Amino acid sequence: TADVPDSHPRAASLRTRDRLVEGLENGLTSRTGLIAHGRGEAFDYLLGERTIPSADRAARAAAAHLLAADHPVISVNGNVAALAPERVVDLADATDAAIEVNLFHRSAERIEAIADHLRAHGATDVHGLAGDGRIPGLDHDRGICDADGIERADVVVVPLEDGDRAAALAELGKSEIVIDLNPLSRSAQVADVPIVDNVVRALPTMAAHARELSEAGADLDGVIAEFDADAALADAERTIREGSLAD
Ligand code: PTJ
Repeated sequence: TADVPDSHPRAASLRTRDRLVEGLENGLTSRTGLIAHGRGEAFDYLLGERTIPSADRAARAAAAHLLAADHPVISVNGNVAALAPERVVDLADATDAAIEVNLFHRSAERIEAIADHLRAHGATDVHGLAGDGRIPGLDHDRGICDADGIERADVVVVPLEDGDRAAALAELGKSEIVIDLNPLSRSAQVADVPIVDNVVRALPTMAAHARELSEAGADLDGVIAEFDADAALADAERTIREGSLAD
């Protein structure tokens, strides 16, 4: 990967790309994951490569959902594992959530590689290999999950998702937190809490809110109730349309 100087105006974006390419080389990320990232980058550029205020409010509501849950689970795919392993582990610590590897292009080798990578970044308990649970209504591998993980979860964080699993999880009555830079994507549209932000920013924002809400002994149900998903999506779309270009 390229040696990007700090002075480069797009240094952060280029280093993020390097992480994904490394993820591909290390067997974490799928080849189509690179394409998915390119789509995300385009939306991030249009959002100004920053956490917009409505995304920050969404991250706070998401943190409240996770803290109020009995069995919260953070789902991890090949892109998230490459981009933000330490941030997934920190959010799991802050909210007492489980971590489960769930892949669109499922293979035992890749699940193992991602689980090892998460453990190397401090995860103690990684679900996903058992594959003894099912999400009804999905006829591809993404319907395979762990019985003591996503199957029994009441709140699931699904970053960078394709829309049909998001819809199937919603159908099961689970509360869904979707992190997706595209406010028009089907997964963002069906989420209880859509966070229109880059996963590398959204995860630490959620963790910071979770710690703050816990320390303050906040009224979690109140925080959850006051969040308006449609307004958050409309705000993100307006920001993109009105323009706030990055460098
Ligand atoms: O690792 P696997 O096998 O589970 O495969 C994962 C991918 C990402 C390939 C799979 O889930 C996929 O095909 O996703 P899609 O349908 O391309 O959707 C990806 C969505 O995530 C798009 O709406 C992108 O805008 C968005 N996105 C991409 N990168 C980021 C992002 N959202 C937040 N942060 C990002 N860094």
